[in-house]
Amino acid sequence: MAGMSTPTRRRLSDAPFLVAATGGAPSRRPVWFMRQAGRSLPEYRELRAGVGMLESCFDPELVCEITMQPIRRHGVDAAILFSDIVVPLKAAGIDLDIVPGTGPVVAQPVRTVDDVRGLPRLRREEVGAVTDGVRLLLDELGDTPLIGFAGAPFTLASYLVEGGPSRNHEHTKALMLGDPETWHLLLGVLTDITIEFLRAQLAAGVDAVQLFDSWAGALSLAQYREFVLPHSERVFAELATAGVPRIHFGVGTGELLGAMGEAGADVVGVDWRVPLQDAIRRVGAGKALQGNLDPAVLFAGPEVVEREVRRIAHEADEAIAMGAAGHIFNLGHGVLPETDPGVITETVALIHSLPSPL
Ligand code: 1CP
Repeated sequence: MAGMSTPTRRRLSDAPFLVAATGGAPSRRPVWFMRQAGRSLPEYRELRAGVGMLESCFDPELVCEITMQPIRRHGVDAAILFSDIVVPLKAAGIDLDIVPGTGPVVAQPVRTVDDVRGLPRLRREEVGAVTDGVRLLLDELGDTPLIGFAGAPFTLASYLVEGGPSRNHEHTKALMLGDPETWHLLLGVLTDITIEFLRAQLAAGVDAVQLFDSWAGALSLAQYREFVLPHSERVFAELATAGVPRIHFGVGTGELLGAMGEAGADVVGVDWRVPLQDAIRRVGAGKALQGNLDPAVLFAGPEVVEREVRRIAHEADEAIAMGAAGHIFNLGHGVLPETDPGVITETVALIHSLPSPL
């Protein structure tokens, strides 16, 4: 955006989210929620009325406003850029849409070596609307850090190969196992797009990045190591010099946590299936953990929420005593659309009222 003002100077060195991610002692327990922006908020539904999901992702003012909504309402310790994992694919020229109630749908699924050879590359200027949104946010956010993100190569591949959301990922696994050469070619292209998308966000000023490998839990450890890990490893290696915390997250990844730790992130996200002490044993000392309240717990009433939050805080303290660099409170996956936003606000206040870990 031409003529945009330089962001006001932000002082983030004490931000609890960044301190916890980098092995320091935060002034309070940091918390943010995956999918904190979105359908649980009436102000989001109002703003999005009549505006397509992708259309809103390429509108810098909307990106900024939607990202800010949960910050104002809940007082969370980090903002996550409002966007979607398929945004860089769309920007590069792949014909896809985000269909309400379904998710990303790709016009021409990618299943052959010729399909892979025909995929476009991402040029930085194609995500200019996203980076303009980041710049607007840096002016608005004050001392709240901004998390940029991208989909990991495997999760992006699943949407491209299946053509849309999938329960079993059968076409994806068929390509991966049946034609490893084409598979690695595809993941190489997606890795390049992911790196370019994250570099664009970093150049615009995001304070941390999260790589979402949401569907990696569909793989065995051996499959993950052979077909996915080298590519995700390349993403983190390329961002190592950026000087910001790098977070790695997947769902149902209990068996993969060790390998996901090896991929090179500073912080590993954990879902609700694995206690944090087990998670740090698997991930390895020296990394911070993020998670892991079951999003469904927010439907169970205040007593259950309080009991579960206190249990996770206790488990986090133990994980830190066992060598975790820190803990960032979050859900084990995204906020469910029917969640009462008042419960989210109360949960944030409860987490902030607990004593900080040492
Ligand atoms: O119209 C709408 O409101 C559509 C719902 C929606 C929203 C709010 C989609 C479609 N994407 C988003 C935003 C979004 N997507 C964010 C916003 C920032 C925040 O967290 O507040 C983020 C981080 C994502 C990332 C994303 N998109 C992931 C990884 C995170 C996760 O939940 O595992 C995945 C898998 C997607 C694909 C996607 N986009 C939308 C949907 C419904 C889906 C999932 C479809 C499926 O089940 O496969």
